[in-house]
Amino acid sequence: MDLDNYLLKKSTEEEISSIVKSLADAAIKISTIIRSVKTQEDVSKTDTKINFDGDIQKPLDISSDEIIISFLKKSPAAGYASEEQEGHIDFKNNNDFIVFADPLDGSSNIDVNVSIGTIFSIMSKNNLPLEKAFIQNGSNQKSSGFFVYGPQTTLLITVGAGTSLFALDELQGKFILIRDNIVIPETTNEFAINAAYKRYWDCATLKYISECQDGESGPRKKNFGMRWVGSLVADASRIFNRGGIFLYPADMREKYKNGRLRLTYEANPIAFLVEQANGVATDGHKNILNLEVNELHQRSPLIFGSKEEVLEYKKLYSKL
Ligand code: AHM
Ligand code: MG
Repeated sequence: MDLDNYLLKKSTEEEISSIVKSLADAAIKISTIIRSVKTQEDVSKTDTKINFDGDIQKPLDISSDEIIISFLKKSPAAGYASEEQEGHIDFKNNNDFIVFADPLDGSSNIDVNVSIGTIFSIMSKNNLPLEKAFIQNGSNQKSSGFFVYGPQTTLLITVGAGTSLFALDELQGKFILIRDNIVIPETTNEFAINAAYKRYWDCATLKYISECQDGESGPRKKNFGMRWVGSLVADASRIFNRGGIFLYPADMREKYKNGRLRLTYEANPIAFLVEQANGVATDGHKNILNLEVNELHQRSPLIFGSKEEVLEYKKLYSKL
């Protein structure tokens, strides 16, 4: 089944289907650019800039954002907000749905041919003015997903009726359904965290990871393996496929005291996909989808994946 037919079957809102199709067209274009030889010049480190929030912006971050905007302009989207721009864009129509995106997640992996991706989230404006519409909680999402530009170009998507995996058939220029109703295995023995930041972790994270590392002879009585790609989309893809737990907690660095990842266009869309696949996504205390959003670029701790492990982490966290 291709994406168009899937949306016909699963999505109750025509406008959402149309926006998703525009995002898929944008992703096909981004994927082509990433695979083109010209990209090698585009990604040269000398071209990097710093965005409004002090993050490194590479030329491909900016061109991905522009490509998404050009496709969304032709869709029924009412507004757009992304990691690459401080404020939102108003498409100046009276339509209902707004789009959040991280146009190119995993920027630090752009130069080294490691999977990167585009994350998106779609919500109703709920009759709010756009500034307010863009700070609604994640529980208002109607659809979310992410594209991965890796060995294959894939799409994990939910329209609120399960999580499904598509892969791009490059000859046809279409996304084809690979797996429907994905269920993240409840148990796992694989964790993903950037262990270089150990010295900044809180006690719960330190204890959780050290118990995993103690393996069979420790309190968990089983051996764990560690994987960390450093692109959220790639680490998440693995977890949807074979289970695992991903942790980017808040830490003691001033800039990351509320975590590093962004709530509206990274944590929320991933959390919606995770919940639709029987997993859990938390900031340690609360489910990600219940977190209050105060500003568009708000950061949040993000711990998600196999239910048993995320609940184990939460248990330690509640004792802090
Ligand atoms: P980005 O959106 O600027 O690429 O940053 C988000 C990325 C995630 O993909 C990844 O999980 C994380 O940053 C890695 O951070 P770190 O380099 O601190 O390990
Ligand atoms: Mg990102």
